[in-house]
Amino acid sequence: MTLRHFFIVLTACSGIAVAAATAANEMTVNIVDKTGQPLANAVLMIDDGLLTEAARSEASAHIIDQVDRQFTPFMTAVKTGSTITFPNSDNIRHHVYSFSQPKPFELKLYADGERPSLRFEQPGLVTLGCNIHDQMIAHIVISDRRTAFVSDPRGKITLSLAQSAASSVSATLWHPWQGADLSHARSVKLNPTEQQTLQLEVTAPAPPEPPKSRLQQRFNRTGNQ
Ligand SMILES: [Cu+2]
Repeated sequence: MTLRHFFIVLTACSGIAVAAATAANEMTVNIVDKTGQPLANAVLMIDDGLLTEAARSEASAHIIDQVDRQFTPFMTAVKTGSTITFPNSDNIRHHVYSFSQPKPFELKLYADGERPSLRFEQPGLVTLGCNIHDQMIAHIVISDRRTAFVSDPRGKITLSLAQSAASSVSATLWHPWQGADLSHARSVKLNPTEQQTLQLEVTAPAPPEPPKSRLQQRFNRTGNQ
């Protein structure tokens, strides 16, 4: 082996070592429900100190839009001090409110073109509703010294743990089907070197019953008489 060859081999080996070290930090967490189906909108909360700097969230600007009488996204995770803008992309008015303790608020009837925004200073859960459309619900998880990750439609969360993180990292996992406040969150352990599946004992709530037809309504009225 010539000296030149030796250097090429050495460089290639150190490249592999760096790639392996980086790969060990990156991990994918698959969240599934009670039946093993991928669970979207689950929130995994991890102390900032256990994450690489790039993986930590910081106070920033977010948007929760209103489209086809739904909030989008359904789940938003932010750092304390973040600002959220609430545009209305429908051509009807909405009346957005929350009774949640970290940020009770009300954005009275407003229409397309307006973009009110609010700052979220206190950690916790804020659940939004619309005073006119009962089916409109969204959640905001506000964290302080933790970063909250939201699972995508395939139930996946990708994150990067700090090199200094122990072999088993404590985290908290919450989904609104567990109960509509963070006290229902479950403690979980993450193994930094593995792809991991976490199961939550939840299933989709039954969809609301479709409204009765006019004929059924008339029949019920007659039956009640
Ligand atoms: Cu509405």
